[in-house]
Amino acid sequence: MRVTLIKPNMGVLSGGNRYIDTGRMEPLQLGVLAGMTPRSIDIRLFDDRCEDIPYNLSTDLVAITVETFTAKRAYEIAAEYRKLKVPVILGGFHPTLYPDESSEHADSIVIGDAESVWRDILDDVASGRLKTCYKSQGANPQAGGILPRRDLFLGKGYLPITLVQFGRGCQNGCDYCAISAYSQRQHTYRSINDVVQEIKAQNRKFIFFVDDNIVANKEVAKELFRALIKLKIKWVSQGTIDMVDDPKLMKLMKQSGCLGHVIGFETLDPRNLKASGKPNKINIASEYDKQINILKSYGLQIWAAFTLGYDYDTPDSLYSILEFSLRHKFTFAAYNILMPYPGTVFYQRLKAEKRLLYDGKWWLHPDYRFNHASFVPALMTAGDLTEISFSIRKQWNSPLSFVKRLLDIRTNLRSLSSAVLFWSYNNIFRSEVFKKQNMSFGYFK
Ligand code: B12
Ligand code: SF4
Repeated sequence: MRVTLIKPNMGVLSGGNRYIDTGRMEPLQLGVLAGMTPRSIDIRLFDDRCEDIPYNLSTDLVAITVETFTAKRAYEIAAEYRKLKVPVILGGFHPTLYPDESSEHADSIVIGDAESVWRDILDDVASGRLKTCYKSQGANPQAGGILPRRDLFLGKGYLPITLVQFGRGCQNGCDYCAISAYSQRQHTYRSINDVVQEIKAQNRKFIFFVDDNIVANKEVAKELFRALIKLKIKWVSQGTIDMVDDPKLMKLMKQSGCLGHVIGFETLDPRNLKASGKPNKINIASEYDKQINILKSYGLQIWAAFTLGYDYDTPDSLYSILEFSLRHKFTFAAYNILMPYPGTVFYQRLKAEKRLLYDGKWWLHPDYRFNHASFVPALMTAGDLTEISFSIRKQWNSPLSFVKRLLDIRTNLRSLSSAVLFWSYNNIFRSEVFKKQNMSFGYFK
């Protein structure tokens, strides 16, 4: 039997060329699917972000991973294969959060994690009885020590960083968050020994833990960090700012080779935090200053993530986020417009308030463009929100900002590896920010 795994691209740049993500990373979910596939099955992986899909190669099943941003392109690829009578199965965030839509574009979909259903799917394909829907029997990430097939990633030009997942999901309930909706506020984690074995089974010393919140369970995180110390790796991850409240956790984190984290600050207005349910505590904005100071005292680089377009945001308050970021010399910062993802509480609220644009399906709408607001903000127009966020991104990525931020000796200039990380990722992300603006989804109208 032959199985083809596909990671779809997002779309076409405003100039008409296909988007090529120069900062593309390994598609870990496809590596995990391949790792669960018996070796007797011939498995191939195609990454639409960097190579053409060879529709003429014969295959018994096409399995596509779908995020909301890649849904349109995923459906185009699915349609090509279905014309050739090849069965297509879709899985990942988008089919899980919007199964009705995805079902219209495939022979089968998977709702939730693949671990508990993938072997049944393969058996059903072999016997010609693929069901229209498979529901995960609960999250059990890479249970039984599944090793991703990293050999399938070779030669595709991925960044030289190994993606590993320890925990999946998040117990918090931020109303806009696709992860909270997908995981139904459950955080699950793998055996630490399995994670250690996975890291030992590959050659790199630089790891990206793709956990949604590496400190979701602080005691378990401490055990993980203790185990990592012996591996002598450098690593980065994502986590909530409350990590700074636990000095023991911070010390172990540093000792285990952590260089920094993506931290979701989201907003500087406590009213926005409260309304969205994000559990950051900023009763006064200066609380963030203290927390950032603690992170920096451990030499950790901060990849600050902000979301723009909350109900209390005004143009001035958005520009104050830029000033705040420059003052703290963050290593990197993302200023993403708040996106109403299907399946989230935020999406439902905006729908009820009739504030969704693009017929409520921005990810499929031919007029929607990447990094544009897809809803009517409360205190400005959608056009203003789009313009202001792009202007903030431009200023953040200017050469002057780059130099000023590099000169933070507590973090970015602290060590050679920190400086290299700052230099290389800022260059990649800066070019990506400009390139992606106004991209349209899918390859066809
Ligand atoms: C690492 C990561 C990135 C990396 C890139 C990763 C890569 N390989 O290219 C970076 C940081 C660059 C990135 C960028 C972006 N990302 Co991202 N990313 C992630 C993150 C944290 C981990 C992904 C991962 O490897 N997971 C580990 C695998 C094993 O888990 P999994 O994907 O859930 O797969 C399991 C199941 O879903 C299922 N499954 C998945 N696919 C399939 C397919 C089939 C056929 C089957 C049967 C099952 C199945 O089985 C798998 C095993 O159980 C996820 C969050 C998350 N928890 O997954 C966000 C996430 C996927 N990203 C997201 C977003 C929005 C983006 C951006 C658009 C952000 C932006 N505004 O620029 C960009 C897009 C970039 C691009 N060019 O495409 C959103 C997507 C939301 C949605 N509704 O689709 C997520 C969920 C984060 C979030 N906060 O909401 N991302
Ligand atoms: S803390 Fe982060 S990952 Fe968890 S629900 Fe909130 S936004 Fe999502």
